[in-house]
Amino acid sequence: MTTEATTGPLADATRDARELLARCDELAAISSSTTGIERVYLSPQHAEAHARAAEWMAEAGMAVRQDAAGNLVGRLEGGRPGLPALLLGSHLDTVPAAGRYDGILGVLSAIAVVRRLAPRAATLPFAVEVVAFGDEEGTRFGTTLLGSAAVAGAWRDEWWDLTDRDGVTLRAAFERFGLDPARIGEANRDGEVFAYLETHIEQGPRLEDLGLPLGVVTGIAAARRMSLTFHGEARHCATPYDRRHDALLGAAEAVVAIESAARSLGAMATVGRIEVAPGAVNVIPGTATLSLDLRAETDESRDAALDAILKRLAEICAELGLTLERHDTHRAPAVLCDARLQEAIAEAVGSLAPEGAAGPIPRLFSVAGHDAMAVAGIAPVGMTFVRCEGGISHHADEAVTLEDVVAAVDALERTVEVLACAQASSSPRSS
Ligand code: HGY
Ligand code: MN
Ligand code: MN
Repeated sequence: MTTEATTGPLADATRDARELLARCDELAAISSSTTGIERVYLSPQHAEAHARAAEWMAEAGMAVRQDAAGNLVGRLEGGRPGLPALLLGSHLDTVPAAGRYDGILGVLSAIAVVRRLAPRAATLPFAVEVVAFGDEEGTRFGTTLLGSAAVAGAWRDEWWDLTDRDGVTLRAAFERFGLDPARIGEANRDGEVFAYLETHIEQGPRLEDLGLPLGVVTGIAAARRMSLTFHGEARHCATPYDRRHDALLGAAEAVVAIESAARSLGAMATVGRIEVAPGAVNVIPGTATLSLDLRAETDESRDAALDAILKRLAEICAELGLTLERHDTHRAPAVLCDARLQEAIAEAVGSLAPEGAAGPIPRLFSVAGHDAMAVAGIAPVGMTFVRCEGGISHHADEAVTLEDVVAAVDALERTVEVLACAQASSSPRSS
């Protein structure tokens, strides 16, 4: 039975971690679903969660605003007003039937760290901002990282016509949310951010297998998303086999072919959704649409896997007399985390270990995507992974421990301190 410290730094850190976990639970209750957690971009739940987080940001000493893309931004000035910002953050949107820590842990850890820094903000050689991105998952409009793309000045006008499953365009969703699409450019922070740090659950089993709470992220996978529609002929189920052009049969063979091609080339491919029409029990499917999420360590290996997949799908279509229609919905290059930020995180994590007991600090590659991929377009990025139980994520069973949350918040605070020392010594005038 571990006895919990009641006074001193560990007690404070434990209190912060307990409060953070309670806030994760509070945000988990803000959902559009009655059977699980679901909070998508520009929804009433997005607004409610951001309003709650805005209160926590203000209570931590930050000036709070919503940017032109619906992200929530809190700012703590440093030694003097207007200094370049160290951005801390992650996302508050979720996938359907989500866990309560994916993204949320990073935003709340950042708020907890700023509250600790606030009393000594005047000593900081930079401003510290917390950003809660509104659309990292991309599950409403199909493309992902919309909030962070706006911050990185990488918004694309063709996105305005993207529609959600109810046919609402991104433009209409902006206007309903009270945002003006014409002002999206105001979210661009290029030139105002000198570094970005994100704390995030690992969403994999490696830290748990190593028995360690934290790891330094080395890079983030290259990704592509698309829809693949197989067109055949909807016909009576009495149609003989040799006269059929069964779109669902083609899609089914494609799902197997996609995984085996990706596996053989070291890429990660996922078919997460399938839609069939006309969807009647006694009609041969005329169309079948698959979603494809494809990732790999480099852009080249991602694209080589896609080429192999498309070649195999063309063969399937030829065999079954089908045609294939493809719509690309997302593409992100692989991102390397900044070496200096990796070292700052490793130094911070190492400093948490008891005197002389500093063990190895794992360096992990991230197959999962993160807002850091977009922010890397305007600033060096660094990420810290936090152990999660069984590596489970994108599921209600997502779990972290109090001790690991203590370590995660302490490590983020220490990383900011390491960067502040480095910044102050490299440009003494900045504070
Ligand atoms: O898709 C991902 O990897 C992230 O969870 N959005
Ligand atoms: Mn995430
Ligand atoms: Mn996620």
